[in-house]
Amino acid sequence: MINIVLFGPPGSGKGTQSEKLIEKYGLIHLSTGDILRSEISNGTELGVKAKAFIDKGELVPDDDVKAMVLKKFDEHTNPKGFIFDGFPRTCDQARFLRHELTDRDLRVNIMLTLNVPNDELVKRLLKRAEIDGRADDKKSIIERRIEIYQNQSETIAEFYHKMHKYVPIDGLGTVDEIFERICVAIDATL
Ligand code: B4P
Repeated sequence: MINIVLFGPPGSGKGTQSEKLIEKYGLIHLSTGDILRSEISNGTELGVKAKAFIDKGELVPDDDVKAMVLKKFDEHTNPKGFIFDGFPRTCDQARFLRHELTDRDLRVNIMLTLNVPNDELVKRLLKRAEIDGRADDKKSIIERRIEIYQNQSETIAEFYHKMHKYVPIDGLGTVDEIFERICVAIDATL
């Protein structure tokens, strides 16, 4: 079983690259952003609560995200592995993931961080806003999301660096070029 953590700022291409990784490696996509958006569109209690945070560009509270991830994770029997897309985003979430995987005799194989300069992130997300109209893809909210990422990223990187799992990836270029870099890094761990 191979478990990949895909990390990076908003708009770095986590969702985009996850789609290609699922196809190539047959993994299960566990995107906390996607699950939260689905909770919002279904009008669940969690969705109503999460919306208030997401619309402001803030992170959803750890306890809610952790419970949601665990539920999704345990829905699958005998998976080839998971792509954790956008999770963990805090140290508490990272410790939780390590604990739950260890309990099941599993581990994170690699943590990939997509590095993209801020001006490019803003450009990509504003472009996405024109197509998808996501409520959190407004300039001021994008800037807040990037700021939150920057506040958390060093400690998360350090967490995985200590476990020898941290691999930075240049997130600039075409989707295929970036995918190639990611595959080289993953294949080196297999
Ligand atoms: P996410 O859904 O994770 O959203 P994201 O960071 O904006 O997306 P991503 O990096 O996947 O970007 P994408 O590939 O789509 O989170 C949304 C919110 O949910 C968070 O702000 C938070 O509130 C909440 N949340 C989620 N997880 C949480 C957690 N664990 N704890 C607490 N709260 C949590 O790419 C963006 C755009 O760029 C796309 O339009 C794409 O087409 C384009 N693009 C991609 N690659 C490109 C390339 N190489 N060149 C040019 N454009 C590219």
